Amino acid sequence: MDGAALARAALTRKPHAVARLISCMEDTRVSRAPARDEAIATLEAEAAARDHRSTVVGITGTPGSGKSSLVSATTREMLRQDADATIAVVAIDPSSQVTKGALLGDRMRMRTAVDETRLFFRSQASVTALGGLAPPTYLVVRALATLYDYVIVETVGIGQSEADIKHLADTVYLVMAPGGGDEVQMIKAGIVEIPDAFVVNKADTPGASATYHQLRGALWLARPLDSESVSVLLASARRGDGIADLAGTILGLRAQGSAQEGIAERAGHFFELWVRDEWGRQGVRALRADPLLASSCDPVAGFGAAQQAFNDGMRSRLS
Ligand SMILES: Nc1nc2c(ncn2[C@@H]2O[C@H](COP(=O)(O)OP(=O)(O)OP(=O)(O)O)[C@@H](O)[C@H]2O)c(=O)[nH]1
Ligand SMILES: [Mg+2]
Repeated sequence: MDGAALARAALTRKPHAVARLISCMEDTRVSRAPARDEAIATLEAEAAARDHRSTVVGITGTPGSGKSSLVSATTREMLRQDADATIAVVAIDPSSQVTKGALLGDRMRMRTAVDETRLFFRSQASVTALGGLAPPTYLVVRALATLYDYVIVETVGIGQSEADIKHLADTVYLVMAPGGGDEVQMIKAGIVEIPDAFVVNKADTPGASATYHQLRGALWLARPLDSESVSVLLASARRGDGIADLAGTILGLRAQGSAQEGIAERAGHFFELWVRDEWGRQGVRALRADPLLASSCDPVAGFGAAQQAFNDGMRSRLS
């Protein structure tokens, strides 16, 4: 199927049609680049025509802190609070855990007796060992943002993925669980710098309030300018504490959002990631220092076309 047909089918938000669209975005073959671009262009034109707005929320945090459980409980609550909301969830699993992600998808679908066009779940294997985000994830999220009101991306918050999620999401939440370390460790690990807001999950277990205060302390030290305004929510995905709050807050984000704002910055970031993967440091240097090459690549207008233009430009410079 060509890109425009894939896009038109996906507009129904029927799960199998959306899944086909996503597979097209995940297909990294150069020969599929025109289809990917065509699908995105069709979807974005259509979204603009009906003045569709969406917001992308990143959920990151240490392994096992309860990200998936929180996402599952919170999306159900969002659908309950707002009878019109539509949500897509993308869970990036470190490669070894794909089956777990798939299980979560089943769990969410089972527990959510809502219209299947209102909730879409996809788990994506991470291509990097540390759960980092790759260009296909960017394209998947860009496509889903034209179809759903909320796109929620779950990633493991270790290493690079945490910095990348900032380039993918409008708002980033970091999920912690009690026993996640003291203030000094939190600051050393750099976990307090990037997120817009925090959730201390497993509030039903001992130590949650100590973790809350350590996090507040770490924020005060590491982010003196904005620590007061950063929200830290105590929650329990298991018991349901804090879930209504979190759902309400996320529902409210869309009103502030203009997802288009950061589109050039995002496309540029993930295009550079792709260049680094494909051409190494030499490629990144060329992209930054060669205005003619850079101006031949416009990843906002067409990510695939930009990839092809970059490949052509590098080859002709090397020959
Ligand atoms: N006591 C308690 N346990 C929880 C809570 N939320 C999640 N858990 C448990 O914590 C474990 C990990 O939960 P997940 O939701 O898979 O955590 P995750 O952060 O998505 O894990 P990864 O994706 O593997 O990094 C599971 O055994 C959950 O049942 C909570 O609020 N309280
Ligand atoms: Mg998970």
